[in-house]
Amino acid sequence: MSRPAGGTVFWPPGDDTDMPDIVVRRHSVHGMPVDQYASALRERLPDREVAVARTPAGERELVTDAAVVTGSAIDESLLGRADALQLFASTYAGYDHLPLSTLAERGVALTTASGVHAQNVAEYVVGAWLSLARGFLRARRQQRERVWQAFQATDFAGSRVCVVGLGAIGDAVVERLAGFDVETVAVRHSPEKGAPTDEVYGYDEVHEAVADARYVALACPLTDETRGLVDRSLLRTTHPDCVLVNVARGPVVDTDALVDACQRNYLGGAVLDVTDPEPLPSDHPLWEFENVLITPHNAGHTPEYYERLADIVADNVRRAEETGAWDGLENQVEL
Ligand code: 7N6
Repeated sequence: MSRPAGGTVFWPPGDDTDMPDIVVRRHSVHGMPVDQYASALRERLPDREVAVARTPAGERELVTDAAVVTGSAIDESLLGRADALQLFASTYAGYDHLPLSTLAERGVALTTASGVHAQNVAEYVVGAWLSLARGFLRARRQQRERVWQAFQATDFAGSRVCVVGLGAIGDAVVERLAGFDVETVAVRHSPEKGAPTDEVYGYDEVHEAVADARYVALACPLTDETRGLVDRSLLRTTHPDCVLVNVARGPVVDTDALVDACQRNYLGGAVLDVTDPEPLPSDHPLWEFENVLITPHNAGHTPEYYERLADIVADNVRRAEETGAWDGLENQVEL
């Protein structure tokens, strides 16, 4: 069944069906039980039936009548059964893994978790830059070896700092830079929109943006425009002391080019929450560099994740009830 996008809200209050209005898929986020998410939704939407689908069979049955399904992903086969579906509320900020054309064909609205982890990912980015500026990785190695040997560090203040991607995370990073006395540069899809930074560039000018930057963070979505953005050529433009932080998606960086840059001392260091491939195989050369710090795609974790996400999803459900349409929602992706 296909419906026009932004179809009318089909669940009148007092709906007497036993089937749930909102189905929470059995996908925990960052290891947090989905029951916590379901409870947060129930608190905010007491007049809605929220069910947790615990098994694949349970999901197949429950989605047949649900207006809203929420989880980290949904595939074509589940979508094919979700005849009443109006909204898929993704529990991730990134949506490059979702079947966007099928959602569009079926008239299902898509929202993301953008903003839920902006604050903590921004703290991760600033912490990563400062850790490398002050030589914390070297200090850790020396401590393990019980070596007291003074070394030189660098100042973060006074440097040029580049944020690639100005979504919720990029914005939050820029906000946090206010007290650091740095020069700020942003790269964004639509530079004509301006930016809260000293300079702003489009992706076609990324070399200009990173050329003199000592600190760069990737916080952009993975799109045709950003896949492989950090390639061999860009890694020759970056300053040899540049510290690169990736909190976007692994394939924004060409991994072989990154390894090569580390081997040849073209880069001051890298802090990677995401890699390509992911997880990074245990024999991968990236593990070996002292100036590369890798975290297992968990920069986004915050104990507040489900509370913040439930705020967005519940507000959107209320908005759709009021307007009678599943459009104009917070974090809605244009399909
Ligand atoms: C999965 C994290 C996001 O897009 O990168 C995160 O919200 C997903 C473990």
